[in-house]
Amino acid sequence: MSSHRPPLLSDLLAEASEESVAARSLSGNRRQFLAKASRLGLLLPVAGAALEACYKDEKASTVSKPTAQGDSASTAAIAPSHQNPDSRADTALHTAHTPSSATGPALAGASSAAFHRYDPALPPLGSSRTLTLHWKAKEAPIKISASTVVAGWTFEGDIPGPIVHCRVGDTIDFTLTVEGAIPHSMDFHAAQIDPKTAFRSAAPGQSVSYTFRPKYPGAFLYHCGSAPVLMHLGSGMFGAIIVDPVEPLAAAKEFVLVQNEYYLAAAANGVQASDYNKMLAMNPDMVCFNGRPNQYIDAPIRVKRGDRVRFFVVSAGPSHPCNFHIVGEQFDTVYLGAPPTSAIHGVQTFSVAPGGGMIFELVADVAGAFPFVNHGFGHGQKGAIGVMLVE
Ligand SMILES: [Cu+2]
Repeated sequence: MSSHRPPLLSDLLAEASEESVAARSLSGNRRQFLAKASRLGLLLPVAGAALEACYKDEKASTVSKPTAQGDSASTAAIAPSHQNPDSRADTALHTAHTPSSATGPALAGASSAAFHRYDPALPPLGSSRTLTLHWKAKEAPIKISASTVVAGWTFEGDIPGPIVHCRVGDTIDFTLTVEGAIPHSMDFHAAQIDPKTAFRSAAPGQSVSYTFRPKYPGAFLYHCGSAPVLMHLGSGMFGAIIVDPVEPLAAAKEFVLVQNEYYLAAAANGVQASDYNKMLAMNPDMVCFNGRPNQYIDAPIRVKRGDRVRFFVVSAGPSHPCNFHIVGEQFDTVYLGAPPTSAIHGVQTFSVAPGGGMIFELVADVAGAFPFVNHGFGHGQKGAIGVMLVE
């Protein structure tokens, strides 16, 4: 830990994580470890409190299980049986704040939050081989439909965050500054980098920076990795980074679809916070492409007859796959991994795992309105459906 700056929460977590390995290897030393953690907690009391709470939870004799569905606005304690107190990703803080995304900034100005369609078009490549991205982590109310404003945790104030488009070997020079009320971080799945350093959390008002060069082309997820990841990802902190191969793919109309789930509490003052216990139960209220249910039914994706159409489909989850299908069409090519290799042909549906991304191509040789869906229809009915209009 640096001596000339205040400690970051992530520093404490990293130290606690190293300590925990030692503590676990010596049975009986757990109290000693927790005492040390509490001393660290004097610097940031919340961390010590969380670790103590984890310890108490371990000892709890009664376990309250989250119900499978319908328990809106649940504020019950997170069931210890669903926690993983030994992983750094899950140890940290979910007992230190309420299991809800209702932080102050996420609720502020909700009445003026405006709906906008998330543009699915892949932005063009820049001319430079270096992308300098200085993003803000913001907690903000986001209007995702005419009737729903969520207490969002976001990158750059939207759900999903911005689409990043680059090439294999480009330099991504990334900085995240936390403007929210709690720590956040950034995990690019297109990076190969020491996560303990690069993906560490930054405290409110602080920043984290790192540089990486994507090695493989494809459609990759990015997301906040701060603990609990489920809560941060499930509250809106995700997006897509599209990495082109060195030799460009055939010219096409290119679109990015990031699927996500929402797990929402009842509205309070017009805002619905995400509910961590519902996230654990994995029965979402909505499943969306690009953060808004049914938005591409209301305003379809338009292409011309004869166009090659390429969908970069990323599943942000946090827990469910996207079983991507276009009604009335077939994909001539699906890239399971890095294009142009890994292609399979003549595909009706393919499942994109949460945390994964794939590329789906077809030639729009028939005019008409073609619904694209998550063919897991329990999810399609909850909003993961849109229309591709071939004119
Ligand atoms: Cu976050």
